[in-house]
Amino acid sequence: MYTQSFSVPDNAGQKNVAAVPSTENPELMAAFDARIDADGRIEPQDWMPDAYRKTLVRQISQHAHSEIVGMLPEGNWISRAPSLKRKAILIAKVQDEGGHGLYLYSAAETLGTSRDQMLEGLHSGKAKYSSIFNYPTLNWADVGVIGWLVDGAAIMNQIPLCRCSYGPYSRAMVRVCKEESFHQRQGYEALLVMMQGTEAQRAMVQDAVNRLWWKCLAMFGPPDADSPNSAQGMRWGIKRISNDELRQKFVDATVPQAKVLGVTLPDPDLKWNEARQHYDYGQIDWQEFWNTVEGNGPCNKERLATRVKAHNDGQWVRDAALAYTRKQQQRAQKEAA
Ligand code: FAQ
Repeated sequence: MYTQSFSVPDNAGQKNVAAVPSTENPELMAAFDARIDADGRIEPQDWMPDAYRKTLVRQISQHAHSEIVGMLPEGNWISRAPSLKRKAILIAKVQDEGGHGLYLYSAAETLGTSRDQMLEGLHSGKAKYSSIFNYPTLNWADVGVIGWLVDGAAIMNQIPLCRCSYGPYSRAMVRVCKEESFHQRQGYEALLVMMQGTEAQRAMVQDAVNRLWWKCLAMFGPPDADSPNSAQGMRWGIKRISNDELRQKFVDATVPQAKVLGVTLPDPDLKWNEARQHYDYGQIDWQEFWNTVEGNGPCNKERLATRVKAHNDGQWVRDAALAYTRKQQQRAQKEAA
């Protein structure tokens, strides 16, 4: 599959972006910039400018929220999976996404932000999570399309993050990408089986692709010209490849997969451009994207309400775990006295 052959060049992006003026200690800043320029890693105990720390907390926590909220659209189908095999696969996949969220919250915690602060951001609607998870999963083929296209887009975006300048984030991404790659293949395989089935099954796959294709293209974020965080993220080696470049790579990789599958991608402007050696594609509806990001997509309110309820319902588990830890500590102190 495409992700295995997707190599990210050293210092990709960084050299073209000038250092941003900073009010931080010039000596520390120069040492930090030199390490970034040498493609070194920044670790939690290292000095880092405040803005770098803030950007990482924003991106990593939003990424973690996306994994956790991303469990909901597919989780909706666990009880209705068409066979025991598909149910077992789906349970394992949804569980993996939960695990990704937990690694990512842990990576963000190394920057000095607590899990409670991050969850407060999500539950109050202040923090973002991926736009794609605010759309409903209306038929079983949506589950396959999430694997094929949503995980596919996620991997395309996350492979460069395995080379991110912040050590804990880059290391978390290596494992996440391996698992997402497996998810992508299981989605594709599920769709291949449906496409070899009945006319109704093929129509279901096409319907799911029609509804989700454009939303997947928007996952990569706004066009480079409208992406306020990109220049700084590239300079710091957090982002290695721009939103538009990744989107193009995704389109180029997906078109041949759609052909093998036998589905049509719903874009009349999608065609090979010999001069560019890439596929041209049509206009993404950015107004709809921003509307969804701002909380007004079809499922935003439902998704947040589900997460808040799950968190509140789990309060007794957190209380019990803390009470147990306190009891263990008291026992240890008594034994030591
Ligand atoms: N949705 O200046 P940029 C997955 C926001 S994981 C919502 O370009 P940046 C696994 C952006 O935050 C999918 N908001 O921002 C899975 C910023 O707002 P802010 C998630 C979006 O950070 C699969 C503003 O727009 N992956 O799918 C979106 O440089 C299947 C301006 O944008 C990650 O989070 C969007 N699509 O680039 C789970 C990867 N795009 O924060 C279950 C890590 C942009 O200033 C089932 N994140 N915004 O208020 C990234 O690579 C980057 O953060 C980008 C955005 C590329 C998402």
